[in-house]
Amino acid sequence: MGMFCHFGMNTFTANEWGKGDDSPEIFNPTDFDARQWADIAKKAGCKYLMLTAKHHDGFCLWQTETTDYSVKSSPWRGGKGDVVRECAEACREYGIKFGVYLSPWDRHEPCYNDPALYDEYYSRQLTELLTGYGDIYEVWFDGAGSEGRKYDWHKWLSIVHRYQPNAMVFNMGIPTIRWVGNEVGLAPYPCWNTAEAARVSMFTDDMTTWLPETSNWVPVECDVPIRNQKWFWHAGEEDCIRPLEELIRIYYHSIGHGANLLINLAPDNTGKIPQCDADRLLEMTEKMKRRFCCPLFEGTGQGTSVTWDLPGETRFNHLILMEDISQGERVKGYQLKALTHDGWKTIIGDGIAIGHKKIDRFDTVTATKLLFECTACDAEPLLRSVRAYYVEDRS
Ligand code: FUL
Repeated sequence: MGMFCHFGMNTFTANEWGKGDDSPEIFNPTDFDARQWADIAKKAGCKYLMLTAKHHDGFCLWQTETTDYSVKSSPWRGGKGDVVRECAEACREYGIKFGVYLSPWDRHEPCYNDPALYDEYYSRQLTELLTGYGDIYEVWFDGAGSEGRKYDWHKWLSIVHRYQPNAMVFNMGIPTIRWVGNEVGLAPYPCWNTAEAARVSMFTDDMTTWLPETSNWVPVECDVPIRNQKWFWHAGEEDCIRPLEELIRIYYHSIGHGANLLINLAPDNTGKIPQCDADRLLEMTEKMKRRFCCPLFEGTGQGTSVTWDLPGETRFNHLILMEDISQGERVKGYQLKALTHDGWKTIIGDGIAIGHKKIDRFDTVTATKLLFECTACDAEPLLRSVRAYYVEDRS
C-alpha cells in the first residue's frame, strides 16, 4: 500500500485540472508540513508516498531550471521553497519510499505543441527529479490528456534507467507496474501479474503501446482518491470522503486480489492533510491490522495437493494465501476444503489466481484440517504462506 499526495496549484483554486494559467502568486501554503504527510503514511502502514511534482497545469513543485512556472515564482518561503525536497526528506526520516508523478501532458508550457522540443523539456525535468532528491521508488507516468500523443519514451526511459535503475515505472514506456484501468480502487479477479497492455487513461479505451523491451511481468497498482473523484483538496468537500465500509471493500478488491493500493490523501491549502481524511484512512488500516494481525494458523506448502493440520478445532472464515512470486505466478485454479464434523467441506470451489496475495472470505467453518487442491497450474505451486483467521465483524 502507498499514499498518493496530489498537491499543487489546484489546491489553491477550485480546479481538478488547472489550465496552466493560474498565477504562481496564489501558491502559498501557510503551514506546509511534509513530515505530517509522511507521519500519516507511516501510521497507515504505507510503504511509499507518491507526490505530484507537476500536474497537468505544468506548475512545478521543485526549484527547476526548466521554467519559471514553479514554486520559485511563488510567495511561499520567499520563492526558496521546494516541496519535492521536503517530501523526499520527510520520507527518508520516516523510513518510507518516495516516488514522483510528473505529468507528461502540460497545459502551461508553450513548447508542448512542438513534440521534439517538449520531449527535451520533459527530459530535463525528469533528470532534475531523478538526480536531485535521492532514491526514487516509482515514476508515475499519467496517460490523462496524452491520449493519441507520441512521446519519446526511449529517451525518457533511458533517463530513468540511468539515474534510478531500481525505480518502478508506472504504465508507460517500459513499465514495471500497470494501471488497473479505473480510479475506484477495484482490481478484477483474477488480476494476473502478467499482461501485454493496460488502459491508457480514463478518457479512452485505448490500450498502451509499451516498448518491446517491456517484461510481461507488470503487476497492478490501484490508484484511488479517498475523496470520491477528487484528487486535489477543495474547501467544503468533506462529505466526499469515502465511508469506512467502502474503504474496506476497496482493500479486499485491491490488496485482496494481489494488487498494490495507492490511496490519495490531498493536503489542503495550509499544506497539511486534513485530520478528517487522515482519521478515515487510519480507521480503515487499524481495522485491517486488527483483523489480520494474529492468524489462528500459519503454514507453507508445495505441490498440487497440500493438507495442513489446524491447531485443534479451529473456527475461521478468512484465508490469506500467498504464492512465492519470485518463482512466478503458477496457480491457475484451486479449491480449498476443510475437514469438519461432517467430513470434507468445500470452502472455496472456484479459486483462480493467487499471485502475491489472495484474501478469501467464506461462511464460518469449524475444522481440524485444511486442504489445498490445485486444479490448474503452469508449474508446481509454491505457497509461501497460508494463514487462517476468524473475523467477527465482517462489514
Ligand atoms: C488522472 C488525472 O487526470 C487526475 O487528475 C489524477 O492525477 C489521477 C491520478 O490521474 O488520470
